[in-house]
Amino acid sequence: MKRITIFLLVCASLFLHASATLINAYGRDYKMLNGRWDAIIDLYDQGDRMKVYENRKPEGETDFYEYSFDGGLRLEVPGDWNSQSPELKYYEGTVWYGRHFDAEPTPGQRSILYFGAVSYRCNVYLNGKKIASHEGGFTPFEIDVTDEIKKGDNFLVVEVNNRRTRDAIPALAFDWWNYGGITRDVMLINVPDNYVKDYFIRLRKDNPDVIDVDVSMSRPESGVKVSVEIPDLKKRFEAITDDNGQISGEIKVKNLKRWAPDAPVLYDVTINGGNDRVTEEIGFRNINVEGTKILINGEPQFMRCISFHEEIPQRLGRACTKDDAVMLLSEASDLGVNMIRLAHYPQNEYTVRLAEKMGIVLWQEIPVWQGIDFEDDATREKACGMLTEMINRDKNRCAVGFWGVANETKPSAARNNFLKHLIETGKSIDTTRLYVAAFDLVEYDKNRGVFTMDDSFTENLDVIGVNKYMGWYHPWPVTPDKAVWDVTPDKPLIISEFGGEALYGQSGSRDTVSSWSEDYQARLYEDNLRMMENIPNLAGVSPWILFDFRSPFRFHPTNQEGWNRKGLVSDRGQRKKAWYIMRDFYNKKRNLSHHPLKS
Ligand code: GCB
Repeated sequence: MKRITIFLLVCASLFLHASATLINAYGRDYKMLNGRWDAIIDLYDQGDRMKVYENRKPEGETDFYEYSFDGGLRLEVPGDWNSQSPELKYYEGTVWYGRHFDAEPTPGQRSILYFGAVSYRCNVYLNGKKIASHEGGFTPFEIDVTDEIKKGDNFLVVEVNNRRTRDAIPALAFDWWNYGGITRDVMLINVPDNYVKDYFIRLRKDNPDVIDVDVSMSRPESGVKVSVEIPDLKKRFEAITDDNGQISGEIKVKNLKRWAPDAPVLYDVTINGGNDRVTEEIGFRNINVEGTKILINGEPQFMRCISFHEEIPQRLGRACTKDDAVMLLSEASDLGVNMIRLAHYPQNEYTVRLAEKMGIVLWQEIPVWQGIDFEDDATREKACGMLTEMINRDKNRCAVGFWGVANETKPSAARNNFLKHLIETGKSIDTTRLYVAAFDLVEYDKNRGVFTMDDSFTENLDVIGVNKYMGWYHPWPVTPDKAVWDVTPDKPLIISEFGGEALYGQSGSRDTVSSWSEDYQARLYEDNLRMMENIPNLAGVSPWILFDFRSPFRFHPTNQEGWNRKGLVSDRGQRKKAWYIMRDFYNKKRNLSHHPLKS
């Protein structure tokens, strides 16, 4: 226990130069700092030496500066830079963003500058002074700028760098586009001096009648009155903060309508703390594992899942708005899913909140993807910081059923140690979700005639994800109907990836992988779904992937052109043959689960 505490402290101090974020940024009094920002491309990293963040202008006759934010490139925030200018399509390096904004700070209130995400690392300067650094492209961070912000005009500069490095997460190479930029909303949030910093309001893991409540005020001060109200349940919980400014308690409920994929019920919840008041919709559900089944509210559920990247293929850019979330989630929903694996990193809050309203369970993960340096303590601490930021942001989203800690890792003492720390860190915040990782180590054992996997780390997880590309990266050793599985037989197993590439509109041989045809991809889907009937502990399926996505891994000049073509839907939004096979499979699964005798 002591070891965990020390580790967490190290994480916090090394990784987060900015402080932990306030919960529910979108439920606060804020001003968006989105829009067109001025930008300077700094290929050779000279901006720091030139102090571009001071935004100086020549005054005397002999003054000049070899940079200016005025009259140059302008970039939309939120947004990746790659899709905004042809020269930036492949750019990996530094871009300085700058903008003016007016502020009217209220005496006795605090001003918080909140970034939804900046990809990948950044330094933030306000009115010429460095105020924070952050690393990690998919999670929020904030800076309390009460002491720096001025009435009237302020100048905000963000130095953003997306260079891939060995110690980064993800590291040197990964199968998606390395978008750079201020990729999510930037907000200036106004809160009372002592405000509701954090809360975690959730149904107790194994109990449908108890809501556990934790609230932290921003100041470690005792004697502050805090209340949590759920008017539709006619419930109000009240307590007085302890010396840490925190309260904890439980609310007993009867006849709670639990959130479920078929009935995504959300309740208005209001948290009052001192002079602060925050409201949002929160749902309550139980998610558990019993033997090889995943139970939602006590009912076994087959997870009909799909993955997508945070990318709008038609725009060749990162998804970052409410409309983008609608586009991605409606296409997923048309497939008949009840779950989405948000690949391979925490995605924006619009997507998470809309999925929750639509009744879609989420698997959210951090980008611990192949190639992570497990030997490096600092990398481990970064991963731990990312996991903490992800869980903190979304712990009140009942749609999130799974926290994913890794994708495709190989057994080693260093790997085990690294991932164990991650799970311990996660569980120190949240024990109400299932912890999962995806593995690509399933092999066919010729002697036994079964598919098996040798990785004892699976013992540490609630649910096992298996990525297996039969018929694509792996030729079939036996026909699909003879492919018997014996993989973590005591735990629920989700096929977290399978699939193959096809160019939309290309017809070709159903038997030839290199035809890159919709016909071969369709056959591959039929074969894999047939094989899955022989996986006794199968609790869910997640094809890879909903849309074709951009990836520098993919060189083939006519079939790929920089796109991973495993999408069920093309980059232009056209559905391939395999989409219909998957839709029919999910329809059947859904109808089966509605059958009173089969679940
Ligand atoms: C995988 C990875 C995924 C890749 C996919 C592929 O196993 O988890 O990120 O994009 O394979 O297409 O090879």
